[in-house]
Amino acid sequence: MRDPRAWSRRDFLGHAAIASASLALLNGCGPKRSSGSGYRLPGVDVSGPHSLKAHAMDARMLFGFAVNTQKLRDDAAYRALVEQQCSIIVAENAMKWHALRPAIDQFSFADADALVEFAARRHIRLRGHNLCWHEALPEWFAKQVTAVNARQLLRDHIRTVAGRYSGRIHSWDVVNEAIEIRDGRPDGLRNTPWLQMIGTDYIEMAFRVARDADPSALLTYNEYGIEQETQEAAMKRAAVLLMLRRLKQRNVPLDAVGIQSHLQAQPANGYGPGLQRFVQDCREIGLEVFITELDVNDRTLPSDVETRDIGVANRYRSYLDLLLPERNVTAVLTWGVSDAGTWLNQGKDRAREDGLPQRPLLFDGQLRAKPAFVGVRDAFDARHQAGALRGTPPSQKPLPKL
Ligand code: 9MR
Repeated sequence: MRDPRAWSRRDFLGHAAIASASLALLNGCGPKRSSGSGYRLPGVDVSGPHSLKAHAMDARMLFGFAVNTQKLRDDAAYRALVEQQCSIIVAENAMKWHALRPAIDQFSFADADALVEFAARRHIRLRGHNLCWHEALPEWFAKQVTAVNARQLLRDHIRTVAGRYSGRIHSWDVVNEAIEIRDGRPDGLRNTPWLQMIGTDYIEMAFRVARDADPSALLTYNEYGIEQETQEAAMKRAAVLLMLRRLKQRNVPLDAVGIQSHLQAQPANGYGPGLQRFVQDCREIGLEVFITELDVNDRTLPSDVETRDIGVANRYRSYLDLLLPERNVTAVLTWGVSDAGTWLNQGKDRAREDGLPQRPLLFDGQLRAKPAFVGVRDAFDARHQAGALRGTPPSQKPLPKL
């Protein structure tokens, strides 16, 4: 049976003004070009009280994008959209080791500093991504880091970076993607350079140092591949939860879990009760949950843009409908601002067979709202209207002052 909340083309055209306008546009039969400034979107208002940050706020949530710091500096339209839609942002790349560490004994903070200033001036909250990961490591890393200096290096990095922005970060992804079942360890830990050189306690150490360096940031463990109802994802969820429980038992400072949420438009086994249960389990150990990197891979959808955009929009809506009733889910960020520049169009393994670029986000390459915008907006409204959320709020630390 058709999900009553899923949209068909007719629903769009007949019902939602926003959706019908953007659909018509995307279909090439939409409104005329206005002189000079690209397309106008009659009936579509995504500003002020109609923005996602406003709808999210009504639902007592934060909404935002992963941003490209260069575009934020150079592209006024991009910047305006970020200001209009976001109550929280995160750097897609600018705070990774690769960006911050030109050499083992050097830091380069220009882009990260500019982002922190941008967010503070506009009262947009900022996530830090990330302090410890096995990817995006600089070239010198493999040559110069050994079991002798790794612990000190990681400690110094976290002290320096989290310390520099102390009091200005909503939440830090302290450790990113530390579980990999396929690596075959009984504890499920990924066999990363950090694990190999420091040992399993690198995770605990990273969180403790982060808390000392920035006592007001919510310290987050961020993970992917835990969303679907597959056996593989269920095993990964179980391993993540076990690790989080053990950390909590040892009084490791840990406040939140990031569920990355790189979704498939047509996942093999869908998204469902396993993930919902995971969020509830997180709540039981006192953790907030952030949806940190939301996007929808449209590889398996047909070429037709209209069909694809509706499929993507419906995935956003049904996924958020699954998770937003949980009270400890407090923020949603998409991984990118618009379809232009999405990581899903980098790299062959993610390419569509028809060669067309993917359209995984809420705004198209010209920064026009897509049906997915409506999907996310309506999911926030559903949470707001439902009123009663499941569970009591986790013990929340006050948000950092801006
Ligand atoms: O989108 C990011 C891409 O531009 C970078 O090249 C890549 C490596 O640093 O990281 C991508 O973002 C990843 C994020 O940091 C962690 N979760 C998975 C994201 C997509 O690969």
